[in-house]
Amino acid sequence: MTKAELLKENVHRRYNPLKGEWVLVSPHRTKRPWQGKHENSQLTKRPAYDPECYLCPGNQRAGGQINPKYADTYVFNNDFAALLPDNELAQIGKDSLLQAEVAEGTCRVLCYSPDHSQTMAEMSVPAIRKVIEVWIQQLIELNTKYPWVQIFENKGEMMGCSNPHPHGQIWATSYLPNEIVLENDCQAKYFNENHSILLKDYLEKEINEKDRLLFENEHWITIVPFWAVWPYETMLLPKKHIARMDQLNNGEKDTLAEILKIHLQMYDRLFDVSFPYTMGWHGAPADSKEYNHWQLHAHFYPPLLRSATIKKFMVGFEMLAEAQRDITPEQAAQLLRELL
Ligand code: H2U
Ligand code: ZN
Repeated sequence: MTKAELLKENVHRRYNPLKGEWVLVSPHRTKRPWQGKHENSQLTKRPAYDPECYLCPGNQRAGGQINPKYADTYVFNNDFAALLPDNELAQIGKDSLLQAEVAEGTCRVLCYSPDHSQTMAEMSVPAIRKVIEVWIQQLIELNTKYPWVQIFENKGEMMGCSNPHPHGQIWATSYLPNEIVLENDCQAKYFNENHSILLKDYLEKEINEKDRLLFENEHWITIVPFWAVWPYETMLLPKKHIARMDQLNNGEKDTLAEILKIHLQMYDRLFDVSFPYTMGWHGAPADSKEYNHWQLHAHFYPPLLRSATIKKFMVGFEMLAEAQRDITPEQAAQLLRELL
C-alpha cells in the first residue's frame, strides 16, 4: 500500500512542523452516528445599510463616536481595546511560578466596505484589493512601534463575531504572542538546519503530492495543510519567498485579491451558508533580528464540521491531550476542490 492509502484507512498522528505539534487523525470515525446539536443556519439577507449597526457609515458607535460617511474602507481604534498603548506598569515583580509581564499594544477595527450586506467573498476584486492595501498600510505604521501586528477576521456568530458588517481587526502587541513564538522558533530551527525555508520546502512537497492542493494563480496557492486540525482548515501561501506582507508588489496584491475571493466563495458553497471562520496573517515580526526564515501565509480556521449548523468542538481529549480530527485533510481537500 502507498503512504496515501495507509493514511486514508488507519488511525495515525501527523506532525505540524510549523508549530512542533501533533494531531491525531481517526479516518474510520467518520462513520459514527451523530446525535449532536443541530443549529439554525442564518441565511437572512441583510440590508445595505442598517441604522442599528455600529460599523455602518454615519452611525454612532457604542463608545459615542460617529463613523464618517466612508466610501470604501474605514479604520478606527477599538473602543473596547484589549491592549492599550501606554501601560502605567513599569515592572511587575519576578517570581518563577507566578510570572507576569507588562503588555502594551493597539487594537483597531477595519471596515472592509460601507455596504452592510456584503462579505469579503461577495465584494468585488478591486474592493478586496483596497482592503489588502489597508492591511499593508496598517502593518507598516504599527510595525514602527510594535514587533507584532496580527491582522485577522472573525466571521459569523459561531466564531463570536459581534456584528455581520464586513470587518476585520488589527491588534499590535509589544511582544510576540504564543503562536508566533512557536512558528518563529520552528521556522528558524529548520532554516538553521537545512539552509532553506520550511514553508517553501513544504509547499514543494504539496505541489508534488497534489492531494491537498486547492487552487493556484500566478503568485499564490491554497491548500489544506497536511497537519490541519479543523475539518476544513486551509492555508494561503505565496509561491515565492515573501517574509512579510509589506514586501508584496502590485501584481502580487492583484492576484491575492483574486485568490481571496475565489477561496472565500468556495467556502460559502460548502454548506450553502455564509461560511464562518477565523482567518489571519502570519509574516515576519518587525523587531531587529533576521527573519529570512519566515514565509508569509494566511490561516483559515472554520469551525464547521458536517453542515451549516454542526460545528466541531475542541473539547474532551482535545482540551486535555491533543487535537484530533476524523475526516482526513485529503478528503477535505477533495470536497473543497469540487466547489471551485
Ligand atoms: P468582532 O469582529 O469579533 O465581532 O469584534 C468587533 C470589535 O468591534 C470588537 O472588538 C469593537 C469590539 O470591541 N467595537 C468597537 O470598537 N466599537 C463599537 O461601537 C462596537 C464594537
Ligand atoms: Zn453595518
